[in-house]
Amino acid sequence: MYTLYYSPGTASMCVHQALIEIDAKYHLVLVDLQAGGQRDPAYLRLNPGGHVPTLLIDDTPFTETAALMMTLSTRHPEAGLAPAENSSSRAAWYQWIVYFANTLQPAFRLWFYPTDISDDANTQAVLASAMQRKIETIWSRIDAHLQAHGPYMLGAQISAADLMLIMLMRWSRNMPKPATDWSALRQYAARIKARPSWQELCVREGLIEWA
Ligand SMILES: N[C@@H](CCC(=O)N[C@@H](CS)C(=O)NCC(=O)O)C(=O)O
Repeated sequence: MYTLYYSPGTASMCVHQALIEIDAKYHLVLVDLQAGGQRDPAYLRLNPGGHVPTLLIDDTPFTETAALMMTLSTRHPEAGLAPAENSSSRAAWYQWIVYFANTLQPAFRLWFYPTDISDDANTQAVLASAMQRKIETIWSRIDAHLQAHGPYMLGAQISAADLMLIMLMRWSRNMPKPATDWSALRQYAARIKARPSWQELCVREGLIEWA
C-alpha cells in the first residue's frame, strides 16, 4: 500500500500517473500548497524540504520525484515502466530521468519560485529570462531526440521517463513558447495524453486539460 502526498499538477503528478499505470493500491493525501500545508510541522517530519511529492511505502516516507519514479518502476517490473536491468535501454532510462531532474526541474523551480533566489524584481526578471532560454534550449534537444529516436524517449516503449517529461511539458503551457510549439513534442504530448492513465490522472487531480 502506498500513500502519496500530492498537490494537483505539481511534481507529484508523474508519481501519481506511475501509480495508476502500475495499477497499485494507493491513498492520496492533499497538501494544500496555497495554505502552506507543506510547512506544517507534521508534514515537515515526512519531507524536511517542505515539498511535494512524498510517498509512503509501508509507512516509511520517501521523497524526490525522480527517485520515486525509479523506485516505483523497479518495484513493479510488470508495468513496463523500466527497461530490463543491465540493458542499454536501462542506462538510457537512468540518463533521461536524471537529466530531467537535474536540468528541467530546477529551471522550472526557479521559473515558478523566483523568490528562492531573490525578492528583487530586476533580479527576478533576469532569472525568468535565463530560465526561459534554458528551458527552450532543452525542448529543442528533446524534440530532436524524439524526431530521431521516438516515438517515446527510449524508442518504441513508453517508460517512467515519459511520465516525467509530459508533466514537465505541461508546466510550460503558460510560458511564452510552450513545449508544444516544437512539432515532435506536440505529437508526443498528444500520444501520452491519449493514454487512459493520463485521463484518469486528470480526473483524480481535477486538472483542466491543456491544448
Ligand atoms: N526536488 C524536489 C522538488 C519538488 C518541488 O519543488 N515541489 C514543488 C511543487 S512542483 C513544491 O513542493 N512547492 C511548494 C514549496 O516549495 O513551497 C522533487 O523532485 O521532489
